[in-house]
Amino acid sequence: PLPRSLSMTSLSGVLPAWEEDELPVEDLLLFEVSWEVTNKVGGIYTVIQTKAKITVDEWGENYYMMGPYFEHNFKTQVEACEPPNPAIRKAMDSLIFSGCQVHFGRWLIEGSPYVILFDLGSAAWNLDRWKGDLWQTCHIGLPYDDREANECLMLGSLVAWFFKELTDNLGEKPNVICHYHEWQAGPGLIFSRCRKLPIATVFTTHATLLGRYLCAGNADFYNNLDKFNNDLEAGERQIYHRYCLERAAVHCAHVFTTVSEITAVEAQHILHRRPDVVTPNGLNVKKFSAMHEFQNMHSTSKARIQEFIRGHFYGHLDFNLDKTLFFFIAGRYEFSNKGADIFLEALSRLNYLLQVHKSDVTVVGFFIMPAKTNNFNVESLKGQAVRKQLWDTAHTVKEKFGKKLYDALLKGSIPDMNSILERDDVTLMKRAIFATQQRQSLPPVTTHNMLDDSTDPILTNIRRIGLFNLRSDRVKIIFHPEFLSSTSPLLPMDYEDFVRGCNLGVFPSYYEPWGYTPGECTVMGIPSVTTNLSGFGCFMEEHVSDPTAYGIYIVDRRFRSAEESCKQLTQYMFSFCQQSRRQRIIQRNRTERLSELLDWKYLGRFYVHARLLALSRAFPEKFKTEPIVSLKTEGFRYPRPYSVPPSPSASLHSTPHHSDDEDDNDDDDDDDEHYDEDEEAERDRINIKAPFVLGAA
Ligand code: G6P
Ligand code: 1S3
Repeated sequence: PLPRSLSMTSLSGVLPAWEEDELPVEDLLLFEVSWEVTNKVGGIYTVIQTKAKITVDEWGENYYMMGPYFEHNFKTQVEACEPPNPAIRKAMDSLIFSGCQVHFGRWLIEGSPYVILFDLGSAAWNLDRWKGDLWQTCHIGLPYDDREANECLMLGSLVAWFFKELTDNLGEKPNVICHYHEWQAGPGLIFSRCRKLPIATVFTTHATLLGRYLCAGNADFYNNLDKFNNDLEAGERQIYHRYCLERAAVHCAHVFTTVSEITAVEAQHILHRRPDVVTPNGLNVKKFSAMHEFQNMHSTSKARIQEFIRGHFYGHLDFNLDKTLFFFIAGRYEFSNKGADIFLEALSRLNYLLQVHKSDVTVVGFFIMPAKTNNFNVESLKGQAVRKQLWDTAHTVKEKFGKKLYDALLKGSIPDMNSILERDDVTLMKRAIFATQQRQSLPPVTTHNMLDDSTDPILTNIRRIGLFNLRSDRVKIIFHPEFLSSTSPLLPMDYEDFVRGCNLGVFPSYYEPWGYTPGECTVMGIPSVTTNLSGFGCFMEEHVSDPTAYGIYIVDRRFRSAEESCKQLTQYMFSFCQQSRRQRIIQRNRTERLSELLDWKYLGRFYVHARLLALSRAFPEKFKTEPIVSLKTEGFRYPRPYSVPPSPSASLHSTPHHSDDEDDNDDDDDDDEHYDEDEEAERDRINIKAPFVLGAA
């Protein structure tokens, strides 16, 4: 059957509607293979985990994810069950009867997708044979000491074996599509195609292996894309065999995709195939029923970060917490690829600017990047203990004071304020205060004992620029070299709550095929800095008329030197510090509005198209699809907010005009702003609806 065409309406009326291909899913089985199924390593986990819901909604019991089995992950994240499809049970049994363990269940995430997980240890005795197969098939040899590559080969061999059994059982119908993610899933694709299995294949690269290595090595990557000798570069970095697996998978796939236009260009040069479809990464966006719930959540989470700061800076709390802004960078610890280098440099310049302008704003810059550590350091733990003691003291005295006051009022008198506190209470309070004054050292720049303290790039650079959390510093630094957790004794918050409590995410990456961090900030209504070398930044530049007005600051790292980019970043951060609270609230409202652009409900259609394209190439007599041009979003731009004046300089602060003395802490004022902003949103919707329907572009 030929797929039907369906006219989709857009989510809010702002995004373009377009003709969308619909797959006859009842006659198909869809599989997705990734090393990160139930196994969190990095960004690919976020892709498959957040996409699960819309895929299950569309495919129901015809959708399965496949990956490696790890006992701990299975026990904590998967509910074992029987496969609903007898053909799948039969294919699994064939492997199990041959001595390989295969597990089946529902992954306990939103959508509860089915997962098929292969126990690599149970199949390891086949490794040499499978290495031989790989060599026979495509002359790629794997060194014995690359454990990860060997494990990927085992996973791929099991996946291809499973598909052989499955397609033998299925016969003509249903047709099978398999989507493989990243080079680790490559062997499964290579074997499936070389054995001519009747399945439609899609391969997505989320970053090229060589690109990541070259950028981390400080190559002038984007200006030399066409000049690298890829084989030589891969060989010198001892990743030649991995590079070969990646490149073979790319060329074997019916459809090759990547996550952004910039990585598409990179892939064309590094892997020598232009991706057929760009599949931008989305998120599972949850809209709160109360419009301003996310603003309240910001406030609550911010209060928790402030508590941590009270402890960390005990004895040095001579800055106004109400005028303190929290900036942060987070992610895989790739110092220059993720832009931690220019963030640090820009913070040091911001410190200078705030000092010379005698600003009363303080900025705390958090670095949340995991490094090797030996637990929390004593000074950080002590800070929280001292804060707790002060809190307990205040609480005890308050209770006694309150009781006496209550008793006095019951008797119809106002108590004598001079005698309401006993001498012991005063002693207790003095002792607590003295504890805070005993601090000899500065508040630490890192929360943990670092194993590589003397060579760690963040610490080395902090020493170089001298940002040591001095009293005179307007910019303070806290390096938390571990992912956040709500069970931490130091900063008991999970990542999402932490992001909500911050004011600005700063992600000035040099190498970033997509970059989930600024996207996550956006859907939580937190402004962020990104770059025109990140997939996310390019996407926003292309599809939003005035990203700055929406709290998406895009640093130019493509056409400017590192020095110029750093200056631009400093300027962005300094301007941000000059905003009033009301301006920040308005900006957060705008930022949050962009979340529909990042919703899988909108972006998932690129995956739909990639699948259909693969079917039409694998089974041309059964499936046909329109040329890819029908899916292009070119021409669509999210309109600038109604109230932003047209001049770029005026939009720098991204807010309607009003004077700074409106800046206050009065929550009533905040409510006014919420109201205005809603009206603005409504006006935007009404204004842009007509010109942005599909086809007008
Ligand atoms: C939210 C809350 C306000 C609070 C504000 C703080 O908007 O609804 O009550 O004043 O956050 O914002 P700030 O930008 O200063 O962190
Ligand atoms: C990659 O993970 P990373 O942080 O190593 O894949 C992510 C998901 O597609 C992507 O967002 C990121 O830019 C890549 O770099």
